[in-house]
Amino acid sequence: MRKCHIIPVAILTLASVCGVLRAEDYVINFFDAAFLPTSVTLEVGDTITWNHVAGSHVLTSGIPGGAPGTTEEPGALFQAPIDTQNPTFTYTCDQMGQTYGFFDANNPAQIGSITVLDDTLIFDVGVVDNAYIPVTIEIFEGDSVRWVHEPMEMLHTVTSGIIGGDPGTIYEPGLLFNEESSDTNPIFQFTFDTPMDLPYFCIPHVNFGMTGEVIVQSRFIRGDADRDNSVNIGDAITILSYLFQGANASSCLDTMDIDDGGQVNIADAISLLGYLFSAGASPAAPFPSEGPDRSSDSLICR
Ligand SMILES: [Cu+2]
Repeated sequence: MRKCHIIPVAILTLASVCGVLRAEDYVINFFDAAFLPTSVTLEVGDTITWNHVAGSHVLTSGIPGGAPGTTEEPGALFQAPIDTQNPTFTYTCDQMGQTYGFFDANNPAQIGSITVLDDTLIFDVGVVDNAYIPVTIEIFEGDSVRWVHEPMEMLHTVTSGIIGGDPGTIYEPGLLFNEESSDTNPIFQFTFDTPMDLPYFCIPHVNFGMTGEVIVQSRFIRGDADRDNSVNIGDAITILSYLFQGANASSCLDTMDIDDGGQVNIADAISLLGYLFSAGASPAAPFPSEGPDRSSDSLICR
């Protein structure tokens, strides 16, 4: 979907402001007896628009005869006529790593698919020699951590929280997970879907200092310094206010690090203004869609 923020400043060219706010759009054209392309691969937040060229169609998600209660069930996600009265239908994909089918209910031999790329990762932590290695791991929401037990190592646990942590919070021992790490249960994997700083420990050995921490960072759009999900002049002002007026630091300094140089400085504000108003280079990834920043620097996004 195209979002456009009108900014009441004469020098701004609206065309350039509108252009930066949207993820990618893909178009599939319906012809008389076929649609093209039949398969599309895209990223989360991208949209697909089916567009009428000829014929009368009923665009239907799923596959013909797909199992009820799944995304393959015909019409489970969307169903829309595509004809002269209803020339377009647009859908935004928001589930990473999924493949969705779609077809024309008026011509069920015509099937297609949408594949949404997954940019999450799995990180390993060794349960080795009475320690978690590395002790602290920084990941992004959606990523997973796999605790791998060293063969012949004694029995440990991977227990979320801290001893005496407040009940009902992530600090409560075992609230999120409490798994044995041993030769009989050598791998434990957990996917983190929300930003948090999660301490964890080994029940038998916490008193010997066997603790660890998972820092789950927030996915973000670079340039979105005020975290309103769009990139515009307000973000440049936010960066300048942070640098020169002592405004509160953002909980996600990465959003302000436009060139991904590992620090926030005046060059970032200039770079963002250049992109917005004089066809300068785009902010570094993740942009224009939300995502993780895999480059290693000291900035943390919460
Ligand atoms: Cu242990």
